[in-house]
Amino acid sequence: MVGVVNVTPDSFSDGGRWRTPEDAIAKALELVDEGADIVEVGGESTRPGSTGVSADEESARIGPVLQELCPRAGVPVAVDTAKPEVARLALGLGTRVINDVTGLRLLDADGLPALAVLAASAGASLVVMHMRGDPGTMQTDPRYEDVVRDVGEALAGAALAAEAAGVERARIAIDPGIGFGKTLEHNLELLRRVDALAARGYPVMIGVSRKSLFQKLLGLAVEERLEAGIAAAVAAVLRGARLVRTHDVRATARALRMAEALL
Ligand code: HH2
Repeated sequence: MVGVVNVTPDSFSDGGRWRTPEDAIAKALELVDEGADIVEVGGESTRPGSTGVSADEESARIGPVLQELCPRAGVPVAVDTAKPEVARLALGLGTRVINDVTGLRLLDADGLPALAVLAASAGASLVVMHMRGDPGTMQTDPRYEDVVRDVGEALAGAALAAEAAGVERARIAIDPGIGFGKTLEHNLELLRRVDALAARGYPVMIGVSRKSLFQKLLGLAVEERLEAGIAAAVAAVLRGARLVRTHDVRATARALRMAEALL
C-alpha cells in the first residue's frame, strides 16, 4: 500500500494540512507506522481544474521533506511528479519511486520518455498513470471508444516505452488514473475490469481514496468517503490490483489484510 502526503496548499483531500516540512514528515512517518509499504510525497495538485506550479515551487515544497524523510522512513519513498527537474532532485535525495500522472508524456531530446530515463539511471521504480488531457480540462466531456481497452493500450504502450528507456520490467506499475479524464461510468468500468488491466502483465496500482466518484455515486462530501474508498480498494485488490494508493492507511491496511487472507 502506498500512503500519500501532499505538501500543497490546494490538494482536494489533504491540501494545506501539512504546512511545514516537519508536519509533512511526521504525517509520512505516521503512515508508515500504520502500515504503508511505500510513502509518497507530492508537491503539485492535479485535482480537476488545477493549473499546476513551476518546477522551482514544486521542488521547494518537497525538497526539505524528502531530505529528512528518505533516510528515516524505513520504507521506499515515492515522488508524485511529472517534471524531470523535480524527479531528479527527488532521486538525488533518496526517492526510490517516481509516480508520473501524465503516463510518460514528456519526451527528452532523444525522443525517450524523460522520467523513465531518469528512473532507469537511478535504478528507481516507476508508476505510469493514465490521464486524458491535463488537469485543467480533463473532465470536459471525456470520451473513449472502449475505456478499458483504450486505457490499457495507452498504459501498455507507455510501459513498453519505459522498458525501452532502460527501466526494468519488474520496476514498472501501471495505474488507470481513476478520476483523470473519466466520467463516473468510465471510473466504475475501469474498477470493475481491473483484471483486464492486470492481464497487460504489469502490477496495477489503484488510487480511489476520497475521490469525487464517491460524491457522484453516493453524494458523499470529501470527509465522508472513507468506507466507500475502502470498499473500492478491496474490490480492486480482489480483482487483481497489486498496489493501493491511499490517504487512509490504517483503515485501508486492516481491510486489505482481511481481504488478502481470503484470496
Ligand atoms: N491520484 C492523485 C494523484 N496522483 N497517482 C496515481 N498513480 N494514481 C492516482 O490515482 C493518483 C495519483 C490525486 O489524488 P491526490 O494526490 O490526493 O490529490 P491532488 O492531486 O489534489 O494532490
